[in-house]
Amino acid sequence: MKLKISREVMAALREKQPLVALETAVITHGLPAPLNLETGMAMEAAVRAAGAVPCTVGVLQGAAILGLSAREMEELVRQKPVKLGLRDLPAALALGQSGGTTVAATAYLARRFGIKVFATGGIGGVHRGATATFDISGDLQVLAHTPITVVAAGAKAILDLKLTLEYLETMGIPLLGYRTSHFPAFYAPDSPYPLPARVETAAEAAQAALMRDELGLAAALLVCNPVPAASGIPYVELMEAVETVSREITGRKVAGKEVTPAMLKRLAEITGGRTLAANQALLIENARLAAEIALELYKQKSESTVNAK
Ligand code: PSU
Ligand code: MN
Repeated sequence: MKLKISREVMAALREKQPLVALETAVITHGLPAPLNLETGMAMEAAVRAAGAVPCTVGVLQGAAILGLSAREMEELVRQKPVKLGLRDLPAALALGQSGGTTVAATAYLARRFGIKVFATGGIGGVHRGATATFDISGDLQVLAHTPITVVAAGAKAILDLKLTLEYLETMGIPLLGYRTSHFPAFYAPDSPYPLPARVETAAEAAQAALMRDELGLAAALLVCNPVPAASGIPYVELMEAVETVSREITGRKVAGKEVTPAMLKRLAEITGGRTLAANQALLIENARLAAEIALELYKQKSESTVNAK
């Protein structure tokens, strides 16, 4: 397997410095150019400003890369990249493909190489109409089996949020609201669906991650961070737009992994770009909070080692 870990990420791993993994499916398939690269760079900058090391993950010509450079990110979008879920990785690495890694693939690779915190926009989940289509994101399976901390603005609003929450409960995935008691609806800061727990600080979120580890649980800890109020779209208005787009998609016979990118694109058109502004704002905010949590994990871990002596 061709694996490239950047010098900076390697040094941070060796010295156990706080690291934050970042995905690239949002860059290759979630956001249009030039907003995509701009946002990828802004997320890295937010992680650095908070004092952690960013590790953007992707696949370039069959090599899994942890810590893509700015040049490599540009190359990735130029190469007609594919969208790589976890199950797509073996073929992509064998055949020399290039692609953006989803939450599933990124969380898996990050954890595999020792990174404990990961920031994304919104996780994949149970799609509307899943009772007929069986369309449930591979993200949920990976979250159930990957002990990492994921910061997201909930699940993407195009999904069936209620079914997604049920699935998360069934799979035993701990959820925390960061300064919210309701599951955020990605572009909307709020939803009618209550969360099982709420924290006010990054330190509390880090504590919960450490408790998960001490309990020996295998699931990810999902920290739900609402889109900043100034950039959010009110829930009711957002749901109307989502209804419209869902009806269109059903008519267009889009299926499989094309569904998410197609819906996100149409939503941006319908809302006159407001979903794009919200998406960018929440991605940067999630990167910042993830870095804060990574720093707290680092701090609290060293404290508990001191206490043990
Ligand atoms: N969040 C975004 N834009 C995206 C995605 C998430 O703001 O494009 C991507 C993520 O990479 C997520 C994937 O893992 O969509 C889920 O796709 P699917 O439903 O096909 O599993
Ligand atoms: Mn799907």
